[in-house]
Amino acid sequence: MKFGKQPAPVADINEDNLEVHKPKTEAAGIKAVMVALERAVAQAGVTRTAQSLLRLNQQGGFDCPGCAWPESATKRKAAEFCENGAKAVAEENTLRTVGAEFWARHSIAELSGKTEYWLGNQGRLSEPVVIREGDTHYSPISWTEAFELIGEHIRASTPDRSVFYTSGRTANETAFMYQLFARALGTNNLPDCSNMCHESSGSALNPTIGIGKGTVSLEDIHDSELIFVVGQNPGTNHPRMLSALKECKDKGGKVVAVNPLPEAGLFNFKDPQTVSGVVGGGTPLADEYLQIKVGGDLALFQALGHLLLAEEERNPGTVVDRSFIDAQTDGFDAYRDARQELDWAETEKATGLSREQIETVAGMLIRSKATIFCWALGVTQQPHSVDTIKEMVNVLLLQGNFGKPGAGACPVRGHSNVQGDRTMGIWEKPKEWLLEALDKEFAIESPRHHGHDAVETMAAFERDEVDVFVSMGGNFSLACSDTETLEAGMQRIGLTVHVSTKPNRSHVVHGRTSLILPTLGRTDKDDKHAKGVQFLSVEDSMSVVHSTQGRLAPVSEHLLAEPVIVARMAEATFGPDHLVDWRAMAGDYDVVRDHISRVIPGFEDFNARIRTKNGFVLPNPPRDTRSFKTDIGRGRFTVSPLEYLSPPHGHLVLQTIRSHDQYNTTFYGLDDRYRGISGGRRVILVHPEDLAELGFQDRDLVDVVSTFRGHDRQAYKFRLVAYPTAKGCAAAYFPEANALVHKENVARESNTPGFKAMFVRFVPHVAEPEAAEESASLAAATAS
Ligand SMILES: Nc1nc2c(c(=O)[nH]1)N[C@H]1C(S)=C(S)[C@@H](COP(=O)(O)OP(=O)(O)OC[C@H]3O[C@@H](n4cnc5c(=O)[nH]c(N)nc54)[C@H](O)[C@@H]3O)O[C@H]1N2
Ligand SMILES: Nc1nc2c(c(=O)[nH]1)N[C@H]1C(S)=C(S)[C@@H](COP(=O)(O)OP(=O)(O)OC[C@H]3O[C@@H](n4cnc5c(=O)[nH]c(N)nc54)[C@H](O)[C@@H]3O)O[C@H]1N2
Ligand SMILES: [Mo]
Repeated sequence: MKFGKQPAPVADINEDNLEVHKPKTEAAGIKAVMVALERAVAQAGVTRTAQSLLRLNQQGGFDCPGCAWPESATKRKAAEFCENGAKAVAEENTLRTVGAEFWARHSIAELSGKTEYWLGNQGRLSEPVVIREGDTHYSPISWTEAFELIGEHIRASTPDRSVFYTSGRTANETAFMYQLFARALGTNNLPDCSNMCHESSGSALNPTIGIGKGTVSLEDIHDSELIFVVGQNPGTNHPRMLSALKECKDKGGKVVAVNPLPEAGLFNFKDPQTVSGVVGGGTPLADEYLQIKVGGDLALFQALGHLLLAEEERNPGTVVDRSFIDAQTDGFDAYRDARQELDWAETEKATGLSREQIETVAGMLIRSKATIFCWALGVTQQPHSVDTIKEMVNVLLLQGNFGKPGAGACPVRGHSNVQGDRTMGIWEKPKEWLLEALDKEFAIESPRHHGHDAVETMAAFERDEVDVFVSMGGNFSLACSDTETLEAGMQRIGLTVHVSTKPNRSHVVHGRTSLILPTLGRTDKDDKHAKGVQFLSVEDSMSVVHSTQGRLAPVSEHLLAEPVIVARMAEATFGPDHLVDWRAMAGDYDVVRDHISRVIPGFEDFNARIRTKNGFVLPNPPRDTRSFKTDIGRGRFTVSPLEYLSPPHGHLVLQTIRSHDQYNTTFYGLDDRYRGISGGRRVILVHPEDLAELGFQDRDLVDVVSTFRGHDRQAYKFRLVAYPTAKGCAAAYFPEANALVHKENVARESNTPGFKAMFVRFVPHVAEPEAAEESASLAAATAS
């Protein structure tokens, strides 16, 4: 594998079969059920499919590995899943396996040319394998030897030269043990997928409302008068959220969608779990659709704040919740002064919206007595993301939309346990109370200095400051930004360890020595313990903690559960007489939960409460008591200057999105049904007028150049597709476009890559791909 070469595409453009149809205006319905079942049966057969889908999101069953949207505690349906949840389960349940024979047949050189779609489709990893410097192939290794190798490498280095990455499927118990392992070793190098996802939400919410999480329950969504869905594509990424929005609409609530793309799920929803949804006309969802420019949300919420304050001035006491503001918040006067004037010309330029459109939506806000703002990655992955979310908090505070039914802030999380992992202490910037509690419980001395987040990890790779990189799930090489820089760095590390369920790109661009350790997934039965069958727990996007237990026979007898893998890595590192009894935890997850109950607030009596019917809800001061545990003990209004994305002449703003057939870097197929795109993924969606102005035509084959502070990044061979996106704003799929995101293009404060904030231009594709790739890597090598 050569350094500096662009990664193999997810799907090869030379073999694709691109078709473009009109985008859909409704989501789900019977088609969704059929697609899900077909896929599940093809992967796992009828019996396994029935066994798994009937247990999905059910009492005593397993938590859907799809997304972090909560299940209803009171109205759980017999089949509580969606098309994409079923696809995620099918992906894990496959009967195909990847073992010694596979690794003997395919060299790394060959695998590095394979598409990600092909890699993932090979099946479940079935035995541990290793590749050492100079080897051309991975080959089997025993578990004992694998752990010895890890222990040797970690001990031979200093603690801060090891990095422990987590992807958000990791259950609470595993996450707790994993962060304990890092801290007992002496490092806070605990980057996670959240650094690339909702970190901006935490960075904005912690200082303003005193908690880095959302403040609503599922019942609040049902009972709300007005819900904003900002920068989110729930029809694909959180399909069960559509049922909740439907319930809100049925009760008379209104929905405002804010998105540069007219996503199908925002407009009409046919609930596939009701008869009327399958045969009837469905429920219209968004009452107002604001087709905002990428990066224009800060301007929008500043304008909304301005309009609410102006109305309050005209009719005092009708809009602003003055008694709440006086009793519970700080900074209102400065905020009011800053929002006194508004430059409408600039607001219209920043948002691409008209003054009338913004005034209409402000009117809805003024009339609503209970408003919720939901948001996802459309607002978290831009330079000014933290300010945008703080501005959304301002507007919520203004009307007292905290701690009352149907109101609040709702960052909609991605990975099914990404929120729980953070609660368990997976964070490179731990709070002092956590470290103190860990030190007291285990008699260790946790390090106090901060560790690396995801982007800092990439920089540390480049500076040769990492010897060991352990990845608990995930696919770091394709998930993070600046793919070429990242992959070159990753290959310089002494040891990479991937605890995974399926082969992926990170296994191919490995460190000098590399281990792939196959593990049980959510749906697998975990019963190889002296104490019998074990279960785990997760926390959803609304802070509900509940158990999850797989029941399917694992595809191989050589898989180990994640908590066991962590414990054995720790034992191999610290030896058998360590202060922490790793073996006891690995053998009985109740022991882990007992520790958690003494270390993490809100988990008191964990073992008893996790066994109750619907689990339990973690304390949430803004929601529970309308109070804010910030450093000043009050909710905080903030003032941010106006900022938006202004690309240089001849450039568009590029954002990256997920297709309907993918789970982050895992691909179920090549179709994006709701957007009308099928058979190919190397596309850039562009407004027809932008195409004409830039001198291109629909379906032109181009290379894409992104520019960031004078540095260019390139990606080859994309097809331009005329699409009804906001003008000036293009869209491409993640991770094909990650190579275009410069490593320093990040959100301020949260350090989240600017995955929705690239400035790009197109050049007609002429060179052959190989030649183009070689010359680009040469150019990159000479430039650095
Ligand atoms: N099936 C499936 N489910 C998933 C995932 C998956 O890959 N597949 N991934 C999971 C994960 S980890 C996550 S984090 C979530 C992600 O869930 P989403 O945040 O819905 O994911 P994205 O595809 O990134 O979509 C971002 C949306 O924001 C819009 N957008 C882009 N820029 C802007 C902007 O500047 N302003 C506004 N207002 N909107 C903008 C885009 O048009 C798009 O509709 O989904 C989770 N669920
Ligand atoms: N351009 C662009 N890039 C992005 C984003 C974007 O919107 N645009 N979104 C970002 C976001 S929100 C996220 S969350 C990250 C995602 O980053 P990651 O979480 O690192 O990536 P995934 O693709 O979810 O990880 C897939 C791999 O996880 C492993 N896996 C699956 N299930 C399990 C399990 O139960 N246990 C273990 N141990 N392994 C398992 C499989 O081997 C699979 O190959 O990507 C980020 N990158
Ligand atoms: Mo995510």
